Amino acid sequence: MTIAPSTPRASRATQVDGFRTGNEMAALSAKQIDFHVMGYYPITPSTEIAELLDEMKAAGEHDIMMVPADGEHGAAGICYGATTGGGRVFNATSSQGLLYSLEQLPVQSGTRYPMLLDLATRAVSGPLDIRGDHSDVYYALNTGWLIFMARDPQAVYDMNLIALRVAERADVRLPAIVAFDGFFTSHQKRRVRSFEDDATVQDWLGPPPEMVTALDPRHPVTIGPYMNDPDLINNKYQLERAMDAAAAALPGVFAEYEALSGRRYEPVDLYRMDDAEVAVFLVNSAAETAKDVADRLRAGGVRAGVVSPNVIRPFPADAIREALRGVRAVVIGERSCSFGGHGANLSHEVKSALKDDPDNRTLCLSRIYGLGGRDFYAEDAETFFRLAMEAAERGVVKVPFDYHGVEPGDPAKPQPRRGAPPLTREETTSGLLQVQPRPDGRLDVEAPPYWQLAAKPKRVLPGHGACPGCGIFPALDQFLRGIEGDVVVLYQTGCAMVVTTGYPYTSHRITYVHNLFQNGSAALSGLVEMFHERMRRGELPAGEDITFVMITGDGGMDIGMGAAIGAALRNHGMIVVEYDNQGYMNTGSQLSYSTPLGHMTSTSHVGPAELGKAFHHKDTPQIMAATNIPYVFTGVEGYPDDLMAKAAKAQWYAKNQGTAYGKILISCPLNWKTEDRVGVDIVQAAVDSCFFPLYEIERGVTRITYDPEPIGRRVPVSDWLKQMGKTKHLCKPGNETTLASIEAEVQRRWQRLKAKDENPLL
Ligand SMILES: Cc1ncc(C[n+]2csc(CCOP(=O)(O)OP(=O)(O)O)c2C)c(N)n1
Ligand code: SF4
Ligand SMILES: [Mg+2]
Repeated sequence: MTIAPSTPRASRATQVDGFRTGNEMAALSAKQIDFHVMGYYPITPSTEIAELLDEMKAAGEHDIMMVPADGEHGAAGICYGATTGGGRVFNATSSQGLLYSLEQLPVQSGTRYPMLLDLATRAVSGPLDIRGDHSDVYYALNTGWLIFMARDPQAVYDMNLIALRVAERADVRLPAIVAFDGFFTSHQKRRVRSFEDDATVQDWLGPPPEMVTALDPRHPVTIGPYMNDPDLINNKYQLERAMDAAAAALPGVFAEYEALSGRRYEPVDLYRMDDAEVAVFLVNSAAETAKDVADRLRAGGVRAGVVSPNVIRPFPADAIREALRGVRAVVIGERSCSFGGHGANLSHEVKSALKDDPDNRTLCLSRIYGLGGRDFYAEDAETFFRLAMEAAERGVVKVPFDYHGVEPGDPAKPQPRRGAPPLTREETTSGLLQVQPRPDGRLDVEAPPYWQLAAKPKRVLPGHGACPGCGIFPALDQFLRGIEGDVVVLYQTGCAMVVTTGYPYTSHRITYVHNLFQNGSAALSGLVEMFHERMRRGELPAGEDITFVMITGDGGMDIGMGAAIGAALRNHGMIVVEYDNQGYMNTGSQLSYSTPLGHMTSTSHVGPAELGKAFHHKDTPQIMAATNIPYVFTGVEGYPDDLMAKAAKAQWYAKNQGTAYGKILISCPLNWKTEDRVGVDIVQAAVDSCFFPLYEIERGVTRITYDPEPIGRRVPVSDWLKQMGKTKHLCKPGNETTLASIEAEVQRRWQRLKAKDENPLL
């Protein structure tokens, strides 16, 4: 275990016992450290850290400025910028989030600004898998960041304090990652201890170090100038020396921390290694499993031990070399792969550490295990030990590198059954929808009443995993009914994607592609171009006619805004449809930029010190309209004829003139905190209050397609807000200012829209 028996000492600070998860310990340590700024973006399984910190902030328990970014690239940029201002900075992420920030990380280390990033590790896409392995943290190995590994919730807390202390040393000044196993450590509660007073933590860390700061205009500095040779290699050399300094400082910092807390850590956690003949090398939680197995084997006379680093950058080569000196064979198990590299990175680093000892004869076996969160049980650890024992006995390694835990398919097993046969073009072409260009260049749509299209088969089958009352699929179904013929869809990550596909099943009766939700528009524009190019070359059947539709959530239009604008500016022939449920629902209802002011989400809590989201909702249709694409629209499920006609226009424009974009407001009972049945009424109130006006912008000309005012249906926004659990507080006494601010912003946007509707030049 990482926690040595706690021998009480007078000098030790008072601690309290608890039963907490890794994420809870990460949030607690961040609160106690009292970072100045946290830049963050939600991603499972680390999101909870920001959620918990936001909850504490709403309760007035800390004062960290928490900045919700537009994506992890933005979050890392916010953090970098904040560090150049001289205060303490925190971030937390996982998987794609780390990869999406990756290019910012060497800038952080190359300019030597310390900060702390907690990484709840998770498999890297694709295919998408939210469970824990180490494939994300391996991407950080070459970024110049210190990397601490935390094997359990207690270690998450302790390593956060230790890592920051090392990172901020004058001879180190490097950013640090603390990585712990997604779900296994991030979500499992364990008995833990923490300092009773935040002051204990802050005193131990001392004030933030004096840094070159961008916030002293009287002493101007140039941070990050362009650098050529030989300065760049010198810069990297200095970074390498900083890693050495961190390595030299670690034992002392660990000792100081032990004096404060009673918990002892070493750069490498060694379990029964004193006289071990066979060993396994494992990182984080799997090592704990292996320790029990080592005990069992020892009871049977096998001298087995476990080596597990607490720090992998700097890599503790000396300690590992020393630990394996007398070991006859070691199995190095890794939850990540360096494909084609005959072993993942740490295998090679262990081997290279041993190579530097001319007397070392340890046989090394490298095994990849546990990818995508595949469990690592005692039997797996035992297999590793047995491999080591076999190699030690024979004196030779039969299979130096392999995967462990791969299951070959069973050809005898029946193929998964298709839910329904693929749709034919005939089935999806009603012939009832006619679109004609008018002399002014806009379109006329001749469409039957919506019910007449009811016979058209659904492109998404029922039986998917959406919550009861979810508005996504009724709205998408209405929209897709307005589109004739063959459709290829690309879904960005989000509820609609997650609930309709899960290997080997799919709810889609048409061709479906998934891509990362920051890049779907780019991917679909590539597919559109390939379609046209292959048609031009005669490689696809003559007359092939496909409509390309991207489905995204509102969150996808935050992180994926750049890609969507890129596709729009290039004006690719495709439709981007955003279903807006006002938050990142699939990851647990965090705020998106489309979440309106004051709405409660899991990252915009309501409490004495916080009143929901702090800024107004994004006007995505207007942003997209500013790219001058031919068609922009809004729609809701309650107006099927309107939505269907807009779909028909979007299809025509996508085929003939370029990009069409539409935003559909859909209900989300789970996170709006409403009953399943009332979604359509709530969306209607959003429309009638003019929060979500129904309109279109066709070749630059705005037309409101439903105006509640002349028919006496306009309602105040409070009529809409009082219907949802997430907004009820806004209608209570004391919150009038926020409510008035929402009303004023809604009115301002509505009036501008009306002016545009009245004047085609606007
Ligand atoms: C780079 C990256 N960051 C974060 C995530 C985690 N993530 C996946 S879907 C999602 C929320 C999607 O929100 P939205 O687009 O509104 O769709 P919804 O879930 O509401 O349907 C988030 C935060 C991710 N997959 N990749
Ligand atoms: S969380 Fe909301 S958007 Fe997602 S499936 Fe459930 S109801 Fe639909
Ligand atoms: Mg959403």
